[in-house]
Amino acid sequence: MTDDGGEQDIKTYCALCIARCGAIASVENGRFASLSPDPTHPTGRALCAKGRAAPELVYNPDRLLYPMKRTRPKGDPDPGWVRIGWDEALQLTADAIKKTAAEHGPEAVAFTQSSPSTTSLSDSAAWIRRLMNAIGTPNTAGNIELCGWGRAYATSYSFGGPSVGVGPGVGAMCDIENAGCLILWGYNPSMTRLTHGTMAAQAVKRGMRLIVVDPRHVGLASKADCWLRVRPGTDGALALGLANIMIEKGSYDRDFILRWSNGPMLVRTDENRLLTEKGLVADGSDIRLCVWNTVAGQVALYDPQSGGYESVGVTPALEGLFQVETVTGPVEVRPVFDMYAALCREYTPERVAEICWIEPSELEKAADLIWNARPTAYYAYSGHEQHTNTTQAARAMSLLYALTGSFDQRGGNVLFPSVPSADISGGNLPAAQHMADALGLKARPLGPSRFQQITSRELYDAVLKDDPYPVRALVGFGANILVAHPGAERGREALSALDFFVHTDLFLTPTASLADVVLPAATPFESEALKIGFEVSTGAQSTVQLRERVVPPQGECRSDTQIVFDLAVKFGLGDSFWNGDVEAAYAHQLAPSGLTLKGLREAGGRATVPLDVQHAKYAAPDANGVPAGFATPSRKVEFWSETFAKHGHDPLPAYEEPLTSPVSQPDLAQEYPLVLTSAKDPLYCNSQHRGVPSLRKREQYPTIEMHPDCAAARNIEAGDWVRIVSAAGSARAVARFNAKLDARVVVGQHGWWQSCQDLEASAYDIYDPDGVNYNRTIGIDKLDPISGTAPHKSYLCEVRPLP
Ligand SMILES: Nc1nc2c(c(=O)[nH]1)N[C@H]1C(S)=C(S)[C@@H](COP(=O)(O)OP(=O)(O)OC[C@H]3O[C@@H](n4cnc5c(=O)[nH]c(N)nc54)[C@H](O)[C@@H]3O)O[C@H]1N2
Ligand SMILES: Nc1nc2c(c(=O)[nH]1)N[C@H]1C(S)=C(S)[C@@H](COP(=O)(O)OP(=O)(O)OC[C@H]3O[C@@H](n4cnc5c(=O)[nH]c(N)nc54)[C@H](O)[C@@H]3O)O[C@H]1N2
Ligand code: SF4
Ligand SMILES: [Mo]
Repeated sequence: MTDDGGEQDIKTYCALCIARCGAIASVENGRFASLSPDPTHPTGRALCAKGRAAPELVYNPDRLLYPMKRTRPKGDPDPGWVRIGWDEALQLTADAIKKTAAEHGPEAVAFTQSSPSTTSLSDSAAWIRRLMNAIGTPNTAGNIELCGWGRAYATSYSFGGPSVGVGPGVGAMCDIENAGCLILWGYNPSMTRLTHGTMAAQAVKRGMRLIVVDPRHVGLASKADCWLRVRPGTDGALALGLANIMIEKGSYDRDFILRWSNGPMLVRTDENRLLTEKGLVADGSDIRLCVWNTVAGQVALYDPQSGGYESVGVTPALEGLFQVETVTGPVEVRPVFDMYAALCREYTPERVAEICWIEPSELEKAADLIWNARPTAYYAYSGHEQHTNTTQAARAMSLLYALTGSFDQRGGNVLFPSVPSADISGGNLPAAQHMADALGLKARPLGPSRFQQITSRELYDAVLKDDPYPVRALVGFGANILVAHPGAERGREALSALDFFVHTDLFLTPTASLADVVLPAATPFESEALKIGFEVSTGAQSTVQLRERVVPPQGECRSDTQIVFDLAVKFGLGDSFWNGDVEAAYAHQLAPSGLTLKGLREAGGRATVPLDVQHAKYAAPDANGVPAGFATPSRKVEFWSETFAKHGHDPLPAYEEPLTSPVSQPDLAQEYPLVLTSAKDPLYCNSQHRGVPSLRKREQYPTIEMHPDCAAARNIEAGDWVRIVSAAGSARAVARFNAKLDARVVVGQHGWWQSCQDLEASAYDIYDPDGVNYNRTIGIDKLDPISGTAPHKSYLCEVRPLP
């Protein structure tokens, strides 16, 4: 780094979004001048406009530069912000949190966190979790119900872990380099994760087949063998319909299903539950499951603990109806796979065409590609999240994927290895051992709370109604929760009702402006971070980078990681935080890799640790010869989830119409006939970056994409300001034509609030009923019953011209 004259290039990576593109920063006369791709980095092929504009973000005149405290009550138009020192800011925070924890328990201190997919919170997320574990609170509102629930958690009910990877070494990642066929399902990486976008484009060149499932013809759709223009919110029906075609044609990996899924387990047709040994004999186990052994013509027992059958020579049936003698008399039983296939059979190509608005011939083509072009990989993202049926849709998609047998095979969705490192999330700290249940666990026991994540609604209910217990203090790291979610007014009410709210951010967002204390965050270009693995390939996973800072922080900004450590020390938790020494903590984290910080620095920040890729790790036996299997209750991929059955949900991945749709609410659709969804803006991350001049110049206003016929029927021309109106509220936007959309679908954008000083471009009031807040059009009365997800991506609306 240079802070005097001269020029210097620094090897770094852009941490502004989930892509984490390898980059070179140029510093001129002590100023961060530009960012360009670093082709020597495994994720360094290209940078997007946001990455190239990074210096404008760093030097943005609106950035928060100093800690501040509010001196006037919330609700007062003038918050009376006064600048304070770090010591005072941290002390106020530590005192308030201690008081809340003493009065109401540590769980009354909740945290918010922006998704690491949209910010550099990936630098600090594990340290924030450590702080929460040290304090003893399970409550993080981190947008999970909108961003990662389907991928990360819903699919875990099938595979025992995410079948669509969510972070370095967490879940199975599409092995694009080796895939024969890739499905991009509600995912537009050309705009949202450049690394995947460029890898997929390159793979298409070498012959990889590509299926894009998206209501819009965007990104790689133009290179796809098959574009499935799905009606928003019907991905679950599509998955069942594709599975039906594959099963009917015998295009599925029967051996994988027999050996590694619970497809052969028997379901009692009287109770719609799995048959257990206890059903056969009174003193039998309720863990041991049953299959129909076609060789002996009788039931055989399967023990999930050993992963094997109790007898030898078992060839289980996958189809058929059998009669067994149970303790309560004769009962008809049927293999899980047969039940699943029967469910799929309801989704004939014609029925799917009706539900999803996709031609049957396209469905056939996609089903054939998925099977014939194996190994198949898939990545599903925001398009399948944000619906009232996301959980079951994500399961249906993951189980369609199970049919291919490509899971953890070269070119499939592979559990990539990771460079060894120490777990620093603090699950072993004393306070973490006896934490309260996360908010929402009682209401939705299988939802995010089970994984110590909470939804925005659960946070607001706890603050405003003590439901199920009070939350009185909030520690925010970057989440702009009021803009990201529907119900901004209720959110404002909740954040205003807190005893104490401290928020760390780059800007004074609508959310930050309700805080008692705001802390100025350093951008990733002003702070050091340690990244172990870059996710998208084995090569990328082998890469470890100590990202040095490009320039010193503006003003008194500090990195989130440093703030976590400073706060921990002020709380008296220094023991668990290397007494505030981040360098020592990194050294601890890095130790198992065999690398050292000194060595990394000498190597320009980056090193590679060779990793050995093993496939089909589920089949690998342990010392006792027991195969690893999958981390589900049955040790198998679960086409049938007994866990779901126990909680009153359909154990099969049944399709349910979105709760607000032309089919589920035909009366409402008379008034609001259009299906409303939304997509990320290529130029901005969610609610950010509108203040960056080179970006704002290119896109001044929020848009709504509509088919020209849909517009003409409403007297709307391209470029007109229009109003999106739903039963929940309305928002203005500028009409943009898209002739490839279904004329019954419109696609909006959220996240507009910020002004751009340099361009004198306006700010927007997110509470203004006449404003541009897309999320005001989304109702929160009907949510996904399992996860609490709100329907940002499948709702009903009308679009009206503005006078
Ligand atoms: N209609 C609609 N709504 C959506 C979505 C959609 O597709 N449609 N997408 C949803 C999804 S997937 C998500 S993840 C959420 C996103 O919601 P958020 O997680 O709130 O993400 P952003 O809106 O990008 O806001 C991030 C905030 O973090 C701040 N920030 C940036 N970098 C840093 C940093 O290094 N440290 C700190 N402390 N702060 C930083 C930014 O200034 C900004 O205020 O929005 C959701 N809302
Ligand atoms: N430029 C940019 N990059 C980003 C972000 C950003 O805001 N801007 N946000 C980051 C974050 S937090 C995330 S979560 C990721 C998300 O990355 P993506 O998943 O790519 O995000 P989206 O654009 O919201 O959704 C993907 C596609 O889903 C389609 N879609 C809408 N409704 C449906 C539906 O019902 N079914 C299907 N199958 N598709 C549908 C949209 O048309 C869109 O093209 O991107 C990250 N990267
Ligand atoms: S896609 Fe753009 S914003 Fe995201 S990491 Fe790469 S350069 Fe940065
Ligand atoms: Mo996200």
